[in-house]
Amino acid sequence: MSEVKTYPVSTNASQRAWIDESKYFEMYEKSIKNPDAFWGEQGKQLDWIKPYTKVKNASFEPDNVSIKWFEDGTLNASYNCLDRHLAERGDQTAIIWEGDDPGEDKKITYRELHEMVCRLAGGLKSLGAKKGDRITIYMPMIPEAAAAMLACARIGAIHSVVFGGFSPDSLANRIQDCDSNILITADEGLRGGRKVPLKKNADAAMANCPSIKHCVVVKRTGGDIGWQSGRDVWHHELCAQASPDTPAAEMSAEDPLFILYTSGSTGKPKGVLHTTGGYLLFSAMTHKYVFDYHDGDIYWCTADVGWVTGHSYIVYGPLANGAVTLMFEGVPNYPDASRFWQVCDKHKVNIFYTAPTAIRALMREGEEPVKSTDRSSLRLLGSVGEPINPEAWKWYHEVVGDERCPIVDTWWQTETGGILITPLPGATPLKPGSATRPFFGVQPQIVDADGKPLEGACEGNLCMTTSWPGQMRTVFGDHERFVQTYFSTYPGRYFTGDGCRRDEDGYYWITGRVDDVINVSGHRMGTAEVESSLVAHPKVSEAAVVGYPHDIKGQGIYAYVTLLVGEEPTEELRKELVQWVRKDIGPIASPDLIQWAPGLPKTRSGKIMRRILRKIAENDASNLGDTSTLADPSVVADLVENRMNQG
Ligand code: 6R9
Repeated sequence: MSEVKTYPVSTNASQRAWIDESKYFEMYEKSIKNPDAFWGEQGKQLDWIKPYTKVKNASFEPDNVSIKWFEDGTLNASYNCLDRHLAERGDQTAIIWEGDDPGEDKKITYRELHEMVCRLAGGLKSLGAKKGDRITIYMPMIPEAAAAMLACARIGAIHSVVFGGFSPDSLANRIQDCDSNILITADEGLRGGRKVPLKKNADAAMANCPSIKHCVVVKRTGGDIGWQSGRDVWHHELCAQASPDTPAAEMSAEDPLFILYTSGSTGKPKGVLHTTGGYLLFSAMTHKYVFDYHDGDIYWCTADVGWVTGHSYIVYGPLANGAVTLMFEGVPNYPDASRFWQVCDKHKVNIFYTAPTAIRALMREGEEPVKSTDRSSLRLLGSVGEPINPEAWKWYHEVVGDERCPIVDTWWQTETGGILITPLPGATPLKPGSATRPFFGVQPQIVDADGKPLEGACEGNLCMTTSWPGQMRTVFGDHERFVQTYFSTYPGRYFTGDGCRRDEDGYYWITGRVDDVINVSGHRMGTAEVESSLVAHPKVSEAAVVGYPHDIKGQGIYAYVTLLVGEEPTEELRKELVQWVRKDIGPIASPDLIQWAPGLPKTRSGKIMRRILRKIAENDASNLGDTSTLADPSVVADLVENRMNQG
């Protein structure tokens, strides 16, 4: 390792911060030594209907994995995000919405958002929705998406947001898995000047989803759409008839709040289930301390609400804190590569949170699109979704932040509900590329392949030894899969699936996934999902998919495909297969490179040796390691010789 430059905490940051360095260590120690006292105190940040008397009740033992927080308390998440703010900040902006078209924006106050949510909640009830129902949300980045989530929370229905970039089949699978009875969507979305046919996709999905009784449609573009009367209802008509004051249901802290599907190393995406009390507290508290949010700050997270980052850090965390949260419909390079910074200037954004893939893409456009803007409102920058390489970190710091803004590199997962490893801007000296230290109550452990805990400076697999309030509770409908996936590899601990290094200062450096999950532009993809899509093509016999380093996306998708005997490996077929996967799963799953493989490297027992395929894809064929267990070594020579050039 070359010498790492450390960036000390700036005086500005530490003076205004909720937490300075000594307070961090003091609070961290308390949170670990006495979690009940620590979280019992923190839990008071929320408004409870019936206060809790129990705080933490969690076991990671494989024969009894059970996670409960504040289990005897009751509350409502939508009440905490809206009603409780009305007296003090009813007329304050809750959401600043910036449209895809730079000419379109609006501000929605807490009072207005409250009414939007109450009306939709009432409308959903009039359609028969009740506590515990699953409602799927397939929406563009418009305020109605956030309102739909909160409306579900208000009546105790469990929302499942499906990213608007997913295909009809992916949407249908997710609806079927949780057996949703209502789908909320829009006629069309708008991204980078192009229309996204959401209702059309929803219609195709619903053709295979008899469980859906109603489809609520927001009019976004006014484009032509299909309509099934009796099933489909306009959002504006439904809301117009409903009460502006629908009461918030009393929910137990452990009642489910939402399901969010995410990719794993095997099988179909799993429904990560989060519950009400612990999740809301953890997202609110991390939002406040990690972004050092103070009243009046303008905060912008560029994620989509279809991902967990959008759930925790556009909707629940900020709104529970009474913050101003900016929601952006568009993309970073439309109309041009200055868009992010123009939006920062226009709305005087103070805190900006984005993904390394966006930084790298903008970095390629040079400094001019950034430097032509002012950005003097910016105070803090954040990063999430994948490891940020030190070059991108430095560019973000120097060019975007004018060396003035600390960067919080936040490590977390859909499963963790909120940020687990991160700097706090007033407390943590920064090292580019390191997520630095654990948040309060978080106890990381790095283990070797046998599960032996490693001490001091070390590298291995990242686990957590104890629960935190935002942790997922189960896989919807499949608790056994939850236990298997997260608690069986290293019994007694939660295994993250990430590799990690700890340096001599106790800083954590995430090295990336150690399982068969790849991270493409900050989006998680299971290699198994792409493989099963490829083998479903009538000309494909076998497929193996791995990640390879990609300049912009972080990782690209590299597919080795074996065709059925007699099929010709043509350029046309290659394109067809890319389109096939794109249509089947969604654009984010399109393979970047497809290599024709006459055979795949397998062990004698028939297991594909992915380690070898990864090395070839990484262009590191001189380093294939032990190949003595291969059934047919000549297969590898062919693959090495015909490796695709990186496009
Ligand atoms: C929030 C989110 C989770 C996976 C995670 C890890 C990677 C996220 C990171 C990071 C290095 C960071 N990841 N943040 N790696 N540094 N700051 O992204 O959730 O979509 O579930 O992805 O993303 O590999 O395991 P999710």
